Amino acid sequence: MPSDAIALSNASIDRDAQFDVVIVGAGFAGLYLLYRLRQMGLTARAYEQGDNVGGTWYWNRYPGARCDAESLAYSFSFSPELEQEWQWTERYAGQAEILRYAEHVADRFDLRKDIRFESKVTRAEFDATRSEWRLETDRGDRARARFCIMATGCLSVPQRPNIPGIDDFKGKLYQASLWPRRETRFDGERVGIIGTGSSGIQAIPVIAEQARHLWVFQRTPNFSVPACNAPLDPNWVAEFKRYYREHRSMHKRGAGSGFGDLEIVPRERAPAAMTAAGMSDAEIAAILEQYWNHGGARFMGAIADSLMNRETNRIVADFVRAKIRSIVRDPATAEALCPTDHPIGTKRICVDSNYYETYNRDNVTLVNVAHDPIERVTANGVATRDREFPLDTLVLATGFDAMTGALQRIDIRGEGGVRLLDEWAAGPRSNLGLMVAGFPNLFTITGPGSPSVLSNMLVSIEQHVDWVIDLMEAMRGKGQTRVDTTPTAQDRWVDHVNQVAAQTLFGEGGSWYLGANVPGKPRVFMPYAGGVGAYRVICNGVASRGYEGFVFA
Ligand code: N01
Repeated sequence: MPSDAIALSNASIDRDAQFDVVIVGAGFAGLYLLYRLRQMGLTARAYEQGDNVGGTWYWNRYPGARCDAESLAYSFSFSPELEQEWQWTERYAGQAEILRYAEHVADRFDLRKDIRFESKVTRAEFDATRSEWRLETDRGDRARARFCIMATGCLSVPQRPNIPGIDDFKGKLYQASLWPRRETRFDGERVGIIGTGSSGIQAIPVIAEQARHLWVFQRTPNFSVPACNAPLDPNWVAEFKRYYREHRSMHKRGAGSGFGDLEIVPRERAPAAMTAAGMSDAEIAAILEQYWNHGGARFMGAIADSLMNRETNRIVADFVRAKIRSIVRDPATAEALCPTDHPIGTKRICVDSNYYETYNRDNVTLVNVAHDPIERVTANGVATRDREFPLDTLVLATGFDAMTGALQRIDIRGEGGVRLLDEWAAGPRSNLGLMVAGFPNLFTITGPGSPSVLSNMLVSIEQHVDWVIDLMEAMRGKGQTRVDTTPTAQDRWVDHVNQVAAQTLFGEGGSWYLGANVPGKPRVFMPYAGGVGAYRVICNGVASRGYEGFVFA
């Protein structure tokens, strides 16, 4: 890591502190939990590794970092006052603006006083005799609580590539997801970047504008669609906000991922996208063109069966490949940028600003390391099999140990000392993505088995937190102190998650959704692909049937 990576200062320490609830993480999930728990009159402590709130938006400060969900949808809905007063400036907010928003939420609702910063939870153990969790942090905090809630995020453990020699590099080394806090510029520098997922694709155009030369080391190309980002017109926003409640309701109940239809007047029933079979070639081309020009990840929703039907998927992928060839002037570079190894959308679709156009610059070179593999990083740069690239700066945009990484790095022990690491050795198993059998009173917010990374995270966070809070209220009403999910209910949910995934092409993607980017990680499709609306109905149904599949004591 760069020596100037985010520096942590001293913080005071909890010694055998007792709370009703302990929370791991002070990103958006941790913040909303604190807000709701306080409303409920419970004591809570959140432990946060960073020295500020914001989670993923605290750590991912790389140049060009920007949300791929639209600002007006990617924000909290729990407070109508908050949503009215906060002014987003761009259609897709940049990292700094989202971090400011998280800070504003923390301050507006006075949440910081319940957060212990710079404290990384290392161990969480269930004490069955007292029905409570005991937590430890790397700074020596010790805390006990009836409930433990993991708000650790899905993309919070950076995945460093296993390339020999990285630590020998004498130039500046940055990792996208651990970017230093100070302003970084690349003027006059020879820069290399490894990784062409969402992070790399966002960083590359910005670095290219400053660097003397940028070499992009690409192993596998990804599909990317233009964001068409733009400043938000305050008059349009004011008009949109008149209908905010209706919009929020649609985001939560819709069939898709909770991003909604950001037209000013919410339509209760947006016209359902058609399958390719119901359209002529000309209609397909026209609708894809329309979605491409509109911008954003909603492109994948232009045709209803693009993630279900291989032929439809091929049509959509061909459309994007044709776009790449029409934008990138050098035919060999264009061809190298055209993904052919996975169905479009089965790896998270990237959303960019001028990504493909950047390869028309004289100071940018694509190095196809699928053909000429990186052999090592040297003191001076990157050595592929065929040549060495001298560099002043090397950027790693090599992704995350997603969804399970943060949970499995904490020594979590449930009933009888069973380790979560062992329980999940063959892949994560949970009921609703919320609880793991044998780990009483432990909840995972946006855990594996929930819509999580396939959804608008803010929609999913609020839904999960509200569901957990309702469960706790119900327990309090009955004087219950312990809840667990049954192995049978868990098995049923895991089967359902797998059945839904099997109706899609996701299993073919070789993506981080499957853990395929982490050597040795079991290949299990981790998120729930049924959509946020259907998932909410299922969760509400479980609750209305007296928390079917959960046992209380
Ligand atoms: O990571 P990735 P990411 N040698 O795993 C390459 C979210 N996100 O940080 O495919 C050479 O997608 C790897 O190559 P390959 C979003 O959900 C959102 O970019 O393994 N290359 C790949 O190209 C996203 O999906 C936003 O062959 C190596 C890249 O590194 C998720 O985070 C912004 C390598 C990793 O791509 C992860 O995105 C940013 C090696 N040894 C992120 N090891 C927005 O909201 C890895 N690679 C817009």
